[in-house]
Amino acid sequence: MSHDDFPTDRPAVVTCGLPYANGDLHIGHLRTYVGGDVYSRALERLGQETAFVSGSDMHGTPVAVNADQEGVSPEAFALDWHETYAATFPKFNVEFDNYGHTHDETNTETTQQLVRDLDEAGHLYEKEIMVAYDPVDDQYLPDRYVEGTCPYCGAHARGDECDEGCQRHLEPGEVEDPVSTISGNPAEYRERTHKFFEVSAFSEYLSGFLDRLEGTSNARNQPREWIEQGLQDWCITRDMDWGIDYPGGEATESPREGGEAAEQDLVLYVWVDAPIEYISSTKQYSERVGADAFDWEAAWTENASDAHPEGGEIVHVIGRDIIQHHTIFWPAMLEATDHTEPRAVMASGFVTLGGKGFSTSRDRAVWADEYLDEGFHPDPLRYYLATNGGFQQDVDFSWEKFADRVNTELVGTVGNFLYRSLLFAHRNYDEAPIADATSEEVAERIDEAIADVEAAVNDYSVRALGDAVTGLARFGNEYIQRSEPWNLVDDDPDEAAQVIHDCVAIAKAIAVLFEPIAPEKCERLWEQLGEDGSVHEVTVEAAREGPAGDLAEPTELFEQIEDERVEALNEKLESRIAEAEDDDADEDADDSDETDGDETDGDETDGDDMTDIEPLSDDRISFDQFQDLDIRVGKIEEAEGIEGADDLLRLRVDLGAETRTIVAGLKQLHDVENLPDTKVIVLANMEKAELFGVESNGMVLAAGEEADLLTTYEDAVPGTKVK
Ligand code: B3M
Ligand code: ZN
Repeated sequence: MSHDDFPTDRPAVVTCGLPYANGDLHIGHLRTYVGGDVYSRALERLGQETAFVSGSDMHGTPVAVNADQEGVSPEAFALDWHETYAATFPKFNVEFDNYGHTHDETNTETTQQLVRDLDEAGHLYEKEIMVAYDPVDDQYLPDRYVEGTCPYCGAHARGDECDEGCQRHLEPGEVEDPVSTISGNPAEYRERTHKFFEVSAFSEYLSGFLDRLEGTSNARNQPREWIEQGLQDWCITRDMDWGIDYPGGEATESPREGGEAAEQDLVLYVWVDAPIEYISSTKQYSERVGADAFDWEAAWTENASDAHPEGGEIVHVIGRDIIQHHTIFWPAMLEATDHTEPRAVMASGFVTLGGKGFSTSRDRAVWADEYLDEGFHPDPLRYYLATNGGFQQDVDFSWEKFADRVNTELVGTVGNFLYRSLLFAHRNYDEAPIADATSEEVAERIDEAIADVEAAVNDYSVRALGDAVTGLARFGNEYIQRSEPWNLVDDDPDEAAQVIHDCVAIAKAIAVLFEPIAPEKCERLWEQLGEDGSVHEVTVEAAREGPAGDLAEPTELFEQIEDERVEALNEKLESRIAEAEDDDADEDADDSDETDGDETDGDETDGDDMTDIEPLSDDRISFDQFQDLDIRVGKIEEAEGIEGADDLLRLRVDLGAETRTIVAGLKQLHDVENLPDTKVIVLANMEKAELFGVESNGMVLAAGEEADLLTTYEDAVPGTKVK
């Protein structure tokens, strides 16, 4: 089954992954929220009935661990952050139709009902499992209360996810060599009774679901591989107080420490109630505006509405670290309870600083509030986050790159066109410079931009939405330049009026089509154009309508960012990054077994050390030792990605005597198509390693963070020894 193009006549729900209510928001977090907001606004501009919802994720160990550290109750802690988030998003023009939280009554009831339905449908069972336990502190250690080694890839991992390695969700009992993150004590495994959801029974359904799923390709490829490897059932309860109680109250009897039998305190795993908030939040929206305005049941339930028995169009916008939850567990829960299957998952890459992940605890970040406190308008950041690179790619933030795109594209292309044409129009014509109609050339170019926007929405590409508008503005600049209305005003006033009418028509189209990305700026432009009401209320059809009338005196819409400003901001950020590096180094040097419990914000991405030049080593090796290294010239013959691995490529490298398969972490850093025929230097007698199921037979040498590939200067042929 393929989906009809947007707009359809079904109600759409666009959701954003719920932020854990556990710490300050930085601009890395904003990428998904801006992406979701842009996407939902664009859907609405196409005329699609759309609800845009999210909420704070209040439960689970990411909140409980941080609340412990502050010495406050998780509830008070999470509510506080929830209020901060609810106030912060609108400051970036991220306007949810409803922003709830997972601990409220609606979500508690909806969650408990859905779990009861799963149970009644026979999809839940009980099982004895081993869970981590701290014998010194007499405490069970669910999820982020424990860390250790990933059993799949050997990386250091949290109790519930391999965040530094293969990104897998980990079940209780899976992490090896468990250690408590609170006390640093080695943990042991104890037997407990828990509830399981039989996800494995949905393998076939999920394969079909992934074939139908739209959105970004990463959201389909990773889970396909997990399904092939065989799905495990999913433990949906935890030994904790903080969370939504497992419904029904028939808690299991199980001996505690010391042998006395006690009622087991089971709450639902945070990943059960978190996505259900998507439904609860939509329900709250419907309750507020009335089911006539938006019917949550028709959107979320199959067969609830005669008009739309298949339910609505559900689009999830998330970070790429939570693909598994949204493409395996969640659709299985929905399918098992007759809810609507998601139509699309858009999974964004991370935002990095100097190639390295943001870190809340290290203050290696550009904070959301800080950006605004610097006096910047939210819309340029929205533009940057939405359009800098494809949605799935990681985006490196720097003030230079930000300033460069603001200055060239927003000020130089879009702002420049709007200001010069509207100022000219305003000065030369009292009212509107109205010709009978928009010229054919310009009308066609506007149609083309509208078609680009429609295609961008159907391709789930927020970047293409931005390109559609900058392309139109570029055309506008070229059109006014070649038409020279300033030379026509006296000699050919009719032609001058036509050109200006056309330019104002382009400006109006920009206001409509750019609203999803720069909503506040486009509202101001709408006023300058003398249009009635709000540009937020119109559809793309308005872009074809031509100018309305009275033009106000225009002001420049976007502000240039000066070089000195960039330098000052850079200095500040660089010294902050350097401090964070010092902290990292101090910690590495610190032998104590205190674990760092505060890196729990879920926003860390992999990354090597920063590019500071290390001192040269004093540790000399002999010539014989060097001779042990079999270093050869090689030539890459083939390069392709490896399913499930974000950074790795499988290379076939000609080494003269033979052609070897070598796995190299080059995917994010090089154009894969350009690699074949590249000469490289290979350590041929590197010990073999298996990565993501592929045996790597050698190592390609590269320099630094960007993996600058070593090569030869002249014509050494493959196989030549480097000595
Ligand atoms: N609270 C945040 C994260 O892991 C998590 C998302 C829930 S979405 C239903 O990025
Ligand atoms: Zn792993």
